[in-house]
Amino acid sequence: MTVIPMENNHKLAKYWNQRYNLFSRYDDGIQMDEESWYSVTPEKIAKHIAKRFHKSLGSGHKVIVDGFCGVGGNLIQFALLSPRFRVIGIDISPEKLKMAKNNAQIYGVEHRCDFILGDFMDLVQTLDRIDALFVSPPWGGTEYQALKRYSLSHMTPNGFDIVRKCRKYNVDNIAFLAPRNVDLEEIRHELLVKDHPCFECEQNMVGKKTKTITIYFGDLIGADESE
Ligand code: MGP
Ligand code: SAH
Repeated sequence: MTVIPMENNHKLAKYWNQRYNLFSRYDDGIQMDEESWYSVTPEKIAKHIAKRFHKSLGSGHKVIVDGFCGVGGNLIQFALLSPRFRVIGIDISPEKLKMAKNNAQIYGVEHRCDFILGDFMDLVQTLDRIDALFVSPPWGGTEYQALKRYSLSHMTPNGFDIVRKCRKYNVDNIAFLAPRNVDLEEIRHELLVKDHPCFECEQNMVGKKTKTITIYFGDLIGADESE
């Protein structure tokens, strides 16, 4: 695991200052690597998304997949929300999965999580029986901020390919975490088709600042947890 002396790390200092927004239990032994510092979903946003899943999917046992789970920012909040949620976290990095397990343990939810090491684009075809999918792929570092409009095709894997491949294997209930400057018009053009005539996008704010935009597809559309 990469140990970063955070006190002297100028690049990551602003994330370090927000550490309790990322994980309120940071001091209990949360582990993150460099990429995770700028990629973890702030806890408040992750909790909100999890509540929306709960509201959309209803009661009963549900299987949720976090396709790019990283060190567990979203995975943990899904697992915390309901003892009836089984959460499968997929990531291509063994180091991140190890950290995600550690972090899930800190929040006391590791027994409700399974972890799969692999490429989401290969594993998606095994997911046809799940209830809902959350994806937060890498956006290509923090450089996304310089773009006027961010295309989902800038991501690796390509964000359009992710959604199209999911639909091909009948995974339709998807929430996609995108940058705040994402090109929604392009998404409308590329992803709205006869069987999928709409999507919902939601600005996620921490304080007065928009951090991310979550795009909901399928049955996840329209469940405002604040109602
Ligand atoms: P940020 O780039 O740190 O913007 O990302 P911020 O904090 O508004 O920076 P500022 O310079 O404008 O002050 C904001 C949030 O987006 C992060 O906390 C992460 O939750 C999410 N995020 C950022 N990146 C680069 C990624 C990424 O590559 N993948 C994913 N899934 N989320 C990311
Ligand atoms: N939502 C997470 C952060 C995700 S960052 C959190 O809050 O903690 C994006 C993650 O995608 C990284 O951990 C990276 O290792 C993983 N990743 C990149 N390409 C992947 C692929 N093809 N399949 C699965 N995971 C991938």
